Amino acid sequence: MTQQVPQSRLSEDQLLSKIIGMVGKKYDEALEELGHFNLAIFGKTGAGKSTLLNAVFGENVAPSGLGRPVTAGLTFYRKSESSLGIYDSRGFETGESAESLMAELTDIVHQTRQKPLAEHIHVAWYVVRWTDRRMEDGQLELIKHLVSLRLPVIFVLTQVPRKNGQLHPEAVEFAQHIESLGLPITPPRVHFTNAKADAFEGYPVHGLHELLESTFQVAPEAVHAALTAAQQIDLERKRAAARAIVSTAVAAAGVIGASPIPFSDAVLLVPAQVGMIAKIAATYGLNIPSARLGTLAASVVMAGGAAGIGRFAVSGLLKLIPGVGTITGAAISGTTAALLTGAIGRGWMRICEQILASGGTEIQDFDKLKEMFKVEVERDAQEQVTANH
Ligand SMILES: Nc1nc2c(ncn2[C@@H]2O[C@H](COP(=O)(O)OP(=O)(O)O)[C@@H](O)[C@H]2O)c(=O)[nH]1
Ligand SMILES: [Mg+2]
Repeated sequence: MTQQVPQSRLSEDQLLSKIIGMVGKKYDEALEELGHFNLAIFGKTGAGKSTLLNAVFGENVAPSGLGRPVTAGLTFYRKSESSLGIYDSRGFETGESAESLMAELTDIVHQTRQKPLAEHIHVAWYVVRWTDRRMEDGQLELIKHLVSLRLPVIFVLTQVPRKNGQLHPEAVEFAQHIESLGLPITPPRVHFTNAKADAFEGYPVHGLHELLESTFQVAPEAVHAALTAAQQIDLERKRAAARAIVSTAVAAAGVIGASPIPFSDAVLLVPAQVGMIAKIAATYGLNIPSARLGTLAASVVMAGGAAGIGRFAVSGLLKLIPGVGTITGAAISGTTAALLTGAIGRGWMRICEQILASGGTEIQDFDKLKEMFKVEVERDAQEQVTANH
């Protein structure tokens, strides 16, 4: 069964601006669906909290002075397009301020637990610089207090030197001392990190993946997707999540194309592909404002995707598929729709990874991304066709 070709068609420009808006809207929805992972971080000034956060979640997670002070002792950071929330205990020292901080924390934990899970504090990192070499009573009390609020507390020793695969023995000794105190931390061991390489001393960055793994282990399952998007050191987790999104979209495209779409109506695939693209961008944690993502995705992807279907994507692809041959009168079958959607999804994944790896600078260069996307999609489609025939 083929459908009627609609009489009135959108001009290319109208279609593009429609898609820009659609991507932005779907991206907002995807971010909403991802929710938030909220981390509270504690430790003395200079312990390395900001450095650690930036190393795990990307630059400028907690830029000084930009947060919203929720209490005297706690500042909350969350960018509008980010799935990460940070409660930073800036300026926390032991002694009297620890008591008021504990009272403030109790209030916040109780208040946010009235709200959906995406607003709760999910995990606490307790950060101590290894050269402190001792734990004060106020610090131990604060940790116990966090646990009494049912917050999982991960203990992190920071700025720990490592040479030839060996941790500084005195840091190990300090960790053993901390572990011997029987604190209710989860997991019950101390993490060693160095969040910033020291070229002069020759100390590498280390311990961040282990810290992230432990954070996944203690965070509620329902916020794992948000944490996957927020963290910037485990690309494989992002890929796995993005692949799942592509698989779902491919299956949906197969259904859309089950009654063959007239070739000129391949535009019908646009909404499903836009949804896929928006979700992938959210999952990678690109942290781009939605209006900007709309322009980016529309210009990079849709120029070669379903909207520009007559240009390279389908005309190029159909030629590759034996038995389809000519374009006139050809219909997009479920198989072709699925093939196209898969190629677009995987091509867009590459673009997202490129943007992440470049620290966002690639966003300026649409033409380069466009070309890269085109090459990726064609290569992917060719591979699929070869695999199927
Ligand atoms: N080499 C090295 N320096 C660090 C590390 N963490 C923090 N620093 C340095 O220690 C200082 C204080 O770090 P910062 O993250 O601002 O501490 P905060 O007050 O706890 O947020 C800065 O000069 C950082 O560059 C680390 O893991 N390795
Ligand atoms: Mg700081």
